[in-house]
Amino acid sequence: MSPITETKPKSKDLTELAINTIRFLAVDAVEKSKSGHPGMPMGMAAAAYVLWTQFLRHNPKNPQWANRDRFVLSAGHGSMLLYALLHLTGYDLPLEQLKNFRQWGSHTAGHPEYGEAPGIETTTGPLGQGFATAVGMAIAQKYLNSLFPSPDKPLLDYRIYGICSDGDLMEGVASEAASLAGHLGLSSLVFLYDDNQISLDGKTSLSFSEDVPARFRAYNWNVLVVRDGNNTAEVSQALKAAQGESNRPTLIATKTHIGYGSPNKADTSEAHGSPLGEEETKLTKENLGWPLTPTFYIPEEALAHFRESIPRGQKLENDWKGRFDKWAASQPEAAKLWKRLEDGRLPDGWQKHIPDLSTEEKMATRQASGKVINALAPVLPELVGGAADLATSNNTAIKGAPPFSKTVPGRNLYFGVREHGMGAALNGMSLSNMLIPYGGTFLIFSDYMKGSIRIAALMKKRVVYVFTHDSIGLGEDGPTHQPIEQLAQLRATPNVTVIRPADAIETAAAWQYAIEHQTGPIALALSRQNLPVLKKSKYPLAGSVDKGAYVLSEAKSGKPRLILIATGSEVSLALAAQEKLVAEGQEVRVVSMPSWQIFEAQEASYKEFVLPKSITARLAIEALSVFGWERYVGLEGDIIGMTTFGASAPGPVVMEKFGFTVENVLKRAKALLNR
Ligand SMILES: Cc1ncc(C[n+]2csc(CCOP(=O)(O)OP(=O)(O)O)c2C)c(N)n1
Repeated sequence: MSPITETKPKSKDLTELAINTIRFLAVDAVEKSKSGHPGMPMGMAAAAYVLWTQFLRHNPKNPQWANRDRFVLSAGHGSMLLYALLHLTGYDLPLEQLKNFRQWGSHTAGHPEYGEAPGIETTTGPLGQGFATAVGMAIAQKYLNSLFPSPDKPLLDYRIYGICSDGDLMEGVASEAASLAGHLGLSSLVFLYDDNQISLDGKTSLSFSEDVPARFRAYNWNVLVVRDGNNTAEVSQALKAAQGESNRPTLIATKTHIGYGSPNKADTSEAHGSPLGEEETKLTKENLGWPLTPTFYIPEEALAHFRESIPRGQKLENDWKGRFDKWAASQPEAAKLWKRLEDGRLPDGWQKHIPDLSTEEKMATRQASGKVINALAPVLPELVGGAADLATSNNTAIKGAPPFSKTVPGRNLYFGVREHGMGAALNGMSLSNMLIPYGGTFLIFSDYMKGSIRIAALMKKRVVYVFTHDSIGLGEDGPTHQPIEQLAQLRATPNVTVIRPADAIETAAAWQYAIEHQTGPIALALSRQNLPVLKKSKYPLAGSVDKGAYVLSEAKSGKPRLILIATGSEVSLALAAQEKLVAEGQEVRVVSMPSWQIFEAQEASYKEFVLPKSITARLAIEALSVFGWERYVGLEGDIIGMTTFGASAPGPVVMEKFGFTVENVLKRAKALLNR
């Protein structure tokens, strides 16, 4: 793979000076903000120094360089370590920002936030997420290299380096991701494990006693051990060995001392998450031979040494650019695709490939989704995904494409039964900024991946979730598998767009929206059961997902007295009830509302047109939690939804027992009309 980019180690004095500069920037920033985590940066400063100055191929002046090595600080609480390195190596993160650590409006948030400062590759803080996200970055790299074949060596030969902590490796999501990464042989991954045996509550021996190296070996990782994380030569040797590994991801278990240098707090959890305090800071500075003042002291020679990263990085990028240009000249078609993906553009006329499903009589929306994915796959090579061992249920597989494996970077990802790992990996793939990743599971198991969904939302990254079996209507699998509160929770998460299409036509439109939406995750809630396809001949506006909600079927006179609002499988139920009510001379409008969030983004006049304030007789129908529907039906309206868990029985029986019948809709509608 890629050559070692090691620079000559500096003299012992300069090395010590540089490492202590990192340590005390962290100590001073945490002290000044009276909040933060000094211990981890103090313990890992030396290893991070070696990584950043001798191995990491990055260009501080172009944090977007496509072939840069990625650095993921999974132990995001040690954010000051990252901010110090970014500032020192010359990223656009002035010292002023470090002095405003954790303050309102600063770019140095409590935990690293993607987009807040250049060089932050992903948002971290919830332990385990960064580690698992890095696995997705490695998957993306392999897949992208398959789109851009290069005969001599991979076009993208960057590595994904990271630091993870005890807490990271206690988290389930990291175990899922590590297992997958080992299985897939993602050799571009290199994690330094900060093995300091301390976590928040005290010694890790309170709750964590497994042999981590043995565990990772069993995951098929290359495991190296550094006995002294302050020994730069030892760290350097391990990183060099990691670079030589081409079959497995590497974990470098590095023994460190949390709060290193602090006479009274080193190796204790007291150094973990609070400022050292004035007295202990003084003692620590004295202990390591650091001047007490000024604070935020950066010795000139240390800074000059760190800033060597700039010319080195520029050269690395230029060299790669030369290689890229040669490649582009020899592969003009692939180069065109590269440019399109890099610009985040969709190919002209791609929408024409969305299948016309209006001729179908009935179809489960999960099935419609599968048809859309397969129809778009040939024109959108950036569309890549899979499922958490439910591909056949979620209809996520691209027919004819090979599975993504250790040897073949195929287009169908088999995440295994690892929803949370899948969620984080999808985030890592999305962070390539060149792919449209999607992942499928049952809607109920969105719970298992909520931590990752939230990070995607926080980062405003596009990931498409294919959540099928979206209500009690799934039937026999029973209440363990029947989602109730999941949709409300997803709707309550900022930046997540939830779409629950009513039929195959809305499903196709939902996918179109998802492909075009670049600023956050999209959750598709899809039915297991067949749903009638709502014909445009009868319902001219059918499929207007881009409005979020629309008048699917208007009252005869155009002046409704009652509005039925429904989503997904309940839309056809609302239409059936409307028909009966019309036969009885009632003026009833049916609004299909596939997406609250998209509807909320419409102009006030449009919202008033669909749901006029003057019409207070409103009935919402959705076979999920009633939670939140008050906002659309008002205090005088009514909701047919779920207030309990479901039950195990055939789908139609369950729907009937819980009141999703024409009769019940009529009864409740009439109660509203006859008030
Ligand atoms: C998912 C999650 N749970 C809990 C926390 C709160 N938390 C922050 S750091 C930490 C433990 C830190 O231990 P370790 O990871 O070993 O870091 P170190 O003490 O070495 O800095 C906890 C529980 C978190 N950030 N994320």
